[in-house]
Amino acid sequence: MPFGLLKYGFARSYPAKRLFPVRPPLKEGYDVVIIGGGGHGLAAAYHLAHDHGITDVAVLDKGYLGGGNTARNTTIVRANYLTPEGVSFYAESMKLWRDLSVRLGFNILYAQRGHLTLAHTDASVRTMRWRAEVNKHLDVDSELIWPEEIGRLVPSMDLSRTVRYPVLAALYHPPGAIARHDAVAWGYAARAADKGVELHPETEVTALLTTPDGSRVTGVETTRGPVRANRVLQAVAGSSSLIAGMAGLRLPIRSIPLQACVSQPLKPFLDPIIVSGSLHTYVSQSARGELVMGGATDPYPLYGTRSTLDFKEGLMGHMLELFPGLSEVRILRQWAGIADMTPDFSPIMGPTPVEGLYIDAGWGTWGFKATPICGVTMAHTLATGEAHPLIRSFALQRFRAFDQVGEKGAASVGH
Ligand code: FAD
Ligand code: PYC
Repeated sequence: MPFGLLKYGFARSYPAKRLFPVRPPLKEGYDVVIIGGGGHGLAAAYHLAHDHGITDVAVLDKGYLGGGNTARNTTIVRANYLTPEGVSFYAESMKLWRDLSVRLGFNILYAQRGHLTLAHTDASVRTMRWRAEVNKHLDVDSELIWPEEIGRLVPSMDLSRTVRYPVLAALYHPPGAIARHDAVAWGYAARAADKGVELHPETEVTALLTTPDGSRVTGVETTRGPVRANRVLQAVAGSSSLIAGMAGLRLPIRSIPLQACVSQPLKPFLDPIIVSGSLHTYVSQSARGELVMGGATDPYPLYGTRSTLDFKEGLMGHMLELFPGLSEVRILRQWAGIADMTPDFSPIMGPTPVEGLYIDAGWGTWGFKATPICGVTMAHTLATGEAHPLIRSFALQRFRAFDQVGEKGAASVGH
């Protein structure tokens, strides 16, 4: 046994430095209360403190920090979207991802791997070409490639013409990347705490407090008592309708489970991230060698996070069509998170009709990659009271104004 470990074993107190402080008592009030200690809430807290000097901030989470969808996602980071609004937004996020380990002083294991979206039909070749053109126009590196080049990038994939759905082409996005999701939450939490932000895990918000006419938020009720706040940000991913409903707001969201799984570790053989919308399948190989795999959302709205055999059977069938060589590989773990799906597959961000209440929601199956830019834009929006220019098109109001931002062709696997 290493000597250091033995010494710690006998020490009265654990001498290593904690990443973030022990949960303090809740104060009676804060300038800003953030509901949700996932990547989005923590990034917003960090940027409020770092960019705007607003440090009287409490982040409240009903569980442990980063234990929601931040811990459940498959960590795909990319900007190869379809709408100009989406591409510009995610492209800014990617700029922040590249330097995030340095900014946070915490290794988030960001690995640029390249991202391939396969096209198995003429219609999907057309969509990939469309995406490539929009991407290039906005300086995002994406191009349509053909089976010969796909085979060079992914020699292990079955590209024969005799399979049920032959691969005709792919949208190739070289900047596509993966990262370590927990590290992202821990890094933002640690740096926010350094600047004076209070972190409150195991603190569930049970009600939003408002003025008697409901027009202004005044605080939150929690499982540890009431807390006053001038401004409240909800960043609760799969619970967005529940929290917004506490202030009388109805969101155009359906909450649906999304499942994923990992295989036993294998020697590195798959560098790029592979997505097939038609086969409802995607896969990447993590730094540990595990295949991280997922598919479409479950076919029904639900707040349950149980894994199903149906999902695994369907996913494995499709995975083996692309990679028949994996037939003996074992699945190690399977899990689910709740994806809040908007009708146009774009997020809902900005101020709400309730004064002082801000929203970062509608992140469906696509919000991990947005974590850094959500931090910047939501902090700006809370600090100034005005939606950041990058998120103006994502306002809740767009559903009243019939001004949706249709990302249907780019929300990854089918929904
Ligand atoms: P979360 O990390 O869920 O944080 C919200 C927090 O709010 C939780 O910790 C929760 O405990 C807390 N909370 C909820 N209710 C309350 C309450 N009443 N009081 C206090 N706290 C509360 N996106 C991508 O970009 N790429 C991917 O590859 C990808 N893969 C995915 C795979 C799966 C299986 C799933 C489920 C999602 C995937 N996503 C992906 C989507 C992504 O995970 C989410 O959009 C993103 O993590 C949302 O981050 P968040 O911080 O908003 O939410
Ligand atoms: O947003 O790229 C994505 C994604 C892949 C799987 C789930 N979400």
